Amino acid sequence: MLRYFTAGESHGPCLTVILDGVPAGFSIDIQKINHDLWRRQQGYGRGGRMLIEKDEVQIRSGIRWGETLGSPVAMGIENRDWKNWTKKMSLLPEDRDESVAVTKPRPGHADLAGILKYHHADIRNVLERASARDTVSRTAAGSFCKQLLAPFGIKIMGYIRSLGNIEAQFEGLSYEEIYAQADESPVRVADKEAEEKMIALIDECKKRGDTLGGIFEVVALGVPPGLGSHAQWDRKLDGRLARGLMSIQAIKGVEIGLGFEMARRRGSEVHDEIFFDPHGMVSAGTPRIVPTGFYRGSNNSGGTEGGMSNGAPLVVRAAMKPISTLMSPLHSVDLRSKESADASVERSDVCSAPAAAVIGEAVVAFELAAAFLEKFGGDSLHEITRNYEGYLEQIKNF
Ligand code: EPS
Repeated sequence: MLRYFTAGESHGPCLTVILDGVPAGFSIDIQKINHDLWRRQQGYGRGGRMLIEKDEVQIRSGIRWGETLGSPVAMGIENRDWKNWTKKMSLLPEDRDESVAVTKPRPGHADLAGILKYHHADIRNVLERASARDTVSRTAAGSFCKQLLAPFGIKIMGYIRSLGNIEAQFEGLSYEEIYAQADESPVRVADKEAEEKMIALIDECKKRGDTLGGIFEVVALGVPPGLGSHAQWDRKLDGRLARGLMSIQAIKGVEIGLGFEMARRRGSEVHDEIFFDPHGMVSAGTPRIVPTGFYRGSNNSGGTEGGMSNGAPLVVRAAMKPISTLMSPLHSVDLRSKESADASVERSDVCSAPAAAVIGEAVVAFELAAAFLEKFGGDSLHEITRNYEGYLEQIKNF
């Protein structure tokens, strides 16, 4: 079973992630993980913290000579900002200083629910862990998982569909083209006109002390049919993807394929009709790696049916709310005096939805890798490849 845990406070010494259940024999390129960490740091609208950090992973176990050993993989990422927080985030009781306590919870953040739940007097005890800084660890774990999927031709790509009320238009482009263009864009969008408007909107929000959310899409190509299962709720791939995506900081909605729009249409308008062509290598306009003669006229289901992948491109979207730290703060109440107060202001981003698209890729990569290893499970790349190829043969000759 593939699983991971993360640990680390936003302004603590480092972030840690342990990825357990990794089979042996996979080549791992640390620079590819660092590249994803770098991508996560980019995006127009990011705050001052990204100027301080240069996120780089140190792998502390589980790899020898560039290959996985089959043992747990421990990764650490240093917080460069830690040196500015050694007293405020100190482990030592003698460094306690109540005067630095954060006491005005921000609407939309974990602040209020967290202090009530954990009986803290200082919101910092909650916000440090609730911070989206933790997504560095998740990106590292997911980027590692991309390298578990790559030998099987599975590619995962995230990009922005909308920021605020500005929607990107990229009809006519293949997923690979959308991704390639988005990867060059400061707002991760494959639409120059929308990009300009998005940047202007971020500028305006910044000027007003406001923040901005957005919707990102993650597509996975080359996913074979049959990952996940219809047989039990917690094995359903769509459910697992939704949980993973929803657990990213500030995500308030997840859709698969046509998603919510499906509910507004009739059955005859949404379901992806089934065809067969013995030489069929095309699924919803995207070349397939998986050889089966069955194909679909559309991909409204977004690559999952009955909780299983169906061989079509996996298409998921997530809606990120605007970041809850506003430089023009909203109404709040001081925890100590119970008097009206402006919510506390922490250094933050104006918009980090473009970064969330990279985190979304990582989350999808983890869920797919976990489901892939369940289906083709084995202790080594050698064994998994054998299982995978046997299955491809089986569905090809069905
Ligand atoms: C983030 C690090 C944080 C924030 C942001 C994302 O750093 P700091 O709090 O020191 O500025 O920039 O986190 C939030 C917006 C949040 O609400 O937690 C990062 O590394 O992505």
